[in-house]
Parts: sequence; C-alpha cells; structure tokens
Amino acid sequence: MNLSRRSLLLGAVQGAGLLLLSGCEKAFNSLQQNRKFLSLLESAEGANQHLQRLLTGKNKLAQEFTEQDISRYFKPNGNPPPITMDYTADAAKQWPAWRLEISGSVKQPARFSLPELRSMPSRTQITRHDCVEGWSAIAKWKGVPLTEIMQRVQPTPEAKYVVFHCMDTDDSGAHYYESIDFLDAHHPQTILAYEMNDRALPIEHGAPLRLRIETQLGYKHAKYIRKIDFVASYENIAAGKGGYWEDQGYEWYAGI
Ligand SMILES: Nc1nc2c(c(=O)[nH]1)N[C@H]1C(S)=C(S)[C@@H](COP(=O)(O)O)O[C@H]1N2
Ligand SMILES: [Mo]
Repeated sequence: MNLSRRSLLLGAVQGAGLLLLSGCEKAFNSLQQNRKFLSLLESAEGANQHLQRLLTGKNKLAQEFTEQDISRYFKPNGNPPPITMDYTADAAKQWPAWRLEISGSVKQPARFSLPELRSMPSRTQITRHDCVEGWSAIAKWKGVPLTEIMQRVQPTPEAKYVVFHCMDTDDSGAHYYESIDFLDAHHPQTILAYEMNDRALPIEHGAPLRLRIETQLGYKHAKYIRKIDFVASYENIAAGKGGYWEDQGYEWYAGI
C-alpha cells in the first residue's frame, strides 16, 4: 500500500493529538522543536487548524519583508468602496465624522475617532497579502494593534470572537463582515491599519480603517470597518458562518 503524504500527515496529527490529550508536556515540546514535522504540518491541506496553531505557536510571526520588496502594484479587490454621500463627503475631509464603534461583550464600549486611533501605540509591518484567487502583493501597513483596543474596552469573559462590521455592500445589499478568535486577536501582527505604504489608507484599500491579520488569507482582512463587536458566538449574524465569504462556503479559519 502506498503511504501517501496525506495519510502520513494525518497520522502525525492524530499522534500529536494523543500527546496533547494525555497532557504529555515534554513530548509536546520536543515535537514542537521538530522542524521537519512542523514544515510538514504547515504545508498540509486539511490539517486540523487549531492543532496546527498550537504546534506552531500562537505568536509565530508571518514573514516580514523589506522596503525593496514592496509591490509596485497592489490589486484592490472585493466590493467597490461604499459610495454613499456620507462616506464620500467624510472621505473628502479626512474622516471628521467617522468613528470606530466598539460594542458587545465589553466593560467599556467606546467610539474612537481616527486621530484617537493614531495617537495610540502603533505597529508597522511589511507583509504579503495572499488572496484565494491566486494573487499576492506586498505592502507596508501601519496601524494600531487590536490588543491596544482590547485593553481599553476590556472584553468580558463570555466574549470569544471579534466581529468586524464593514460599510460596503455587495450587489444584493449584504454588508461585508468578518470574525476572528482571541488567539488571532492577540497576535502581534493583527492590526487595524490606517496607513498603507506611508500614506493614509487609500479608499480602494479600505479607508479609513482595515484589518491586517497576517496569519490568514485575504478575505479575512476586513476593509471599511465601522464597528467591532465582541461576541460569544457569530451564529446570529447574517447566515451564521462568521463572515461574508464564509456564509458562501469559504473556510472560517483561512490559515496561510
Ligand atoms: N469590507 C470588505 N473587506 C474585504 C473585501 C470586501 O469585499 N469588502 N474583500 C476581501 C478580499 S477577498 C481581499 S483579497 C482583500 C483585498 O484587499 P485589497 O483591496 O487591499 O487588495 O480584502 C478583503 N476584505
Ligand atoms: Mo481575496
């Protein structure tokens, strides 16, 4: 019988699962140090994503690039920008009316203006964006780490997911939205970006604020954010699968 890469991998994953279940920390650590095993896991299709994240470490950084690597063209993708009067007028004046609303299971609901977000500690990263359509592009992003927002609003214990509500709609009028869990919310490269390549975030790339979540594929990177909700479950939002594309069958965890 031909022992395929896939069955090898599944065996490895199941074995690792058993190790985890038996709480064998020593074995787990040596497994974590086994780079060959890790690269096998990382390249795997259909591997248990949660286990993959545990084994590779929750704070493992996505690759960062240099200024020379920045793409000369970065394809704007997805819905057209929200072309309402309010959006267009506010954009023309650099967002005096826009607020980032934070609500749901938090101790301190808040509304942040763009200058308020800009005055918080920031992170800058040059990263590669990978779209499921098969293209990639590298850009420099500056924004406020999501953890900075979380420190200020203080999610309550029942909060399990962070939901991003966007201003744009598709042809049928459905609003774009996305959700991530707390593991990714705490990842150091998960930022709310207001600058791209040293300039204010362009309208076609999601102005005034977009998510950069470097552990996952392009469709998780919500653009045109207006509200962030902390929730125990995303079941009751739209079709209940945790995102605009997820509602149409895409994976909720779009790990790279
Ligand atoms: N609000 C909103 N966010 C969105 C989308 C969208 O249509 N609306 N498209 C997603 C997809 S599929 C991709 S690849 C990226 C594209 O980001 P870009 O326009 O900066 O290339 O945004 C993601 N975020
Ligand atoms: Mo995409």
